[in-house]
Amino acid sequence: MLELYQFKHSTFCLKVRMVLQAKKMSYRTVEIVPGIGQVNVFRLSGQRKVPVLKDGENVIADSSAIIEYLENITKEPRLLPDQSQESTNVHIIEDWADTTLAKYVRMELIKAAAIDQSLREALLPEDFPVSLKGLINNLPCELINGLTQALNNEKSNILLHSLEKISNLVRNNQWLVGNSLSIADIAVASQLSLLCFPASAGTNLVGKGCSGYKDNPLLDPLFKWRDNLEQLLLDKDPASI
Ligand SMILES: N[C@@H](CCC(=O)N[C@@H](CS)C(=O)NCC(=O)O)C(=O)O
Repeated sequence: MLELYQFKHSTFCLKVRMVLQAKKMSYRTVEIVPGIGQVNVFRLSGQRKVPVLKDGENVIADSSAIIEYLENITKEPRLLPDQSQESTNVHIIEDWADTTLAKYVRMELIKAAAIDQSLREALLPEDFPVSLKGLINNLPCELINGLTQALNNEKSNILLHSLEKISNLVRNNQWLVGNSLSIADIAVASQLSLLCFPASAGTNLVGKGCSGYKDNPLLDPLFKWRDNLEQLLLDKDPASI
């Protein structure tokens, strides 16, 4: 059985889970505790980040490398197109989603969590001791928020602008590249989870996220597209995707 070493709310781990779902592959997840739990990740893979996939003797780190491995062992549906122009476009979008988009959504979530107590609480693991929850909720968050906002406004505008463009695109197109699902769709959709958590994040988090994004009417088509994609991966036979 495939084993996915993960942090529950990591966008890169979600990216790999979406691929496993698209390919209807069975797997089990191993939850890693950030910090101390990463010692085991290091022992297993020689580096400390998740996701890490273990398939018998094979241990693969990095979401893109894992997906390439999965694509080789389970061909359908093809998520990395063969055609050279489509494969270039998919590669560029995946790279943008994994770097720029990933960095900006993480910054926005930190900013949102600094002012939103219910979001901070929902992000804590379910088994987090109740006695410590109060401590975390009482941090002087408005202060932290003031600082981060001053640093990030320009970047927020860049992020919003890119997301509005993608939102417009998915109004009329089901897929970002070509006529079928690809890693480009999955890479973008998985990073969006930090701006507006999807159903798969669980009842505590679904619909929570970052103001200015999750409640922005211009991004409505984008989050609907993401929700539809998640639903499709749960429902469909891989051959029909
Ligand atoms: N390029 C890597 C990025 C993985 C990554 O940044 N993982 C984060 C969780 S989202 C992590 O493990 N961070 C812990 C650390 O840096 O120690 C991928 O695509 O898998």
